[in-house]
Amino acid sequence: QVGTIGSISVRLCSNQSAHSRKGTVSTADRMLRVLVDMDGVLADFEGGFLKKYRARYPDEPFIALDDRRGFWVSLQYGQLRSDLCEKAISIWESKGFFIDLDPLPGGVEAVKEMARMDDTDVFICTSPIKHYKHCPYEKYAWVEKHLGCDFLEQVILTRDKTLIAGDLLIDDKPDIQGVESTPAWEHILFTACHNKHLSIGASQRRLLSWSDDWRGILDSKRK
Ligand code: DGP
Ligand code: MG
Repeated sequence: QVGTIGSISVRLCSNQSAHSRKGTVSTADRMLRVLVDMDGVLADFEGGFLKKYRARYPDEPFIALDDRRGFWVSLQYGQLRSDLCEKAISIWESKGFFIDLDPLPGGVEAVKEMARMDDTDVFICTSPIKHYKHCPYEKYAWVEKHLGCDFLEQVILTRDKTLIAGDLLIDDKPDIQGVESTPAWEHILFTACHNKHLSIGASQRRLLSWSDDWRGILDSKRK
């Protein structure tokens, strides 16, 4: 369906898709619920950041992706030179940053395949930045662009992922903390440039990329 708002042509999502989805109340307890992070897992935050940072600040030093350490980009840039912290932040606070992020290889296809699995519910679980002018809108727009408008139903924006109940959370942040000390999900650490050198606990599992055995990880959680 196509409609118009002023001169802008928009695709309209029918409400029916929400009701025709599989996760009904009566079967919900048999469904595997997978929470998939967006930045660093589906969308290439680090690559998009570096490209736009170098374009805006061509004469400033930068950190190659291979040299990235630690989750917080602005922290490492601030260590390089204190004023670079603010310059880094200016990049992801700009209009167009989040919508322009490229998909990471295989992520969109994997999430679509999960959504097609009979016994699996998949949600996109992502933390918006606090500078809210563009980010929340563009996160929804990214999902619509790459996964389709039916997937908008599956988006969870939260600053605290520990509050969200699920069997698995696939996320590139090494330490996911919040008000719930015992989250329902098992955190699967998705490998990213900033976390690849970290050693993880014996009980923790990694997904090295979307070419890795994500189907096996899902199967290991099925009852
Ligand atoms: P998530 O992938 O859902 O954990 O979201 C984390 C967000 O934080 C994502 O948009 C990337 C962003 N981020 C990365 N480094 C920094 C930083 O140094 N400061 C802030 N404010 N946000 C950052
Ligand atoms: Mg992330």
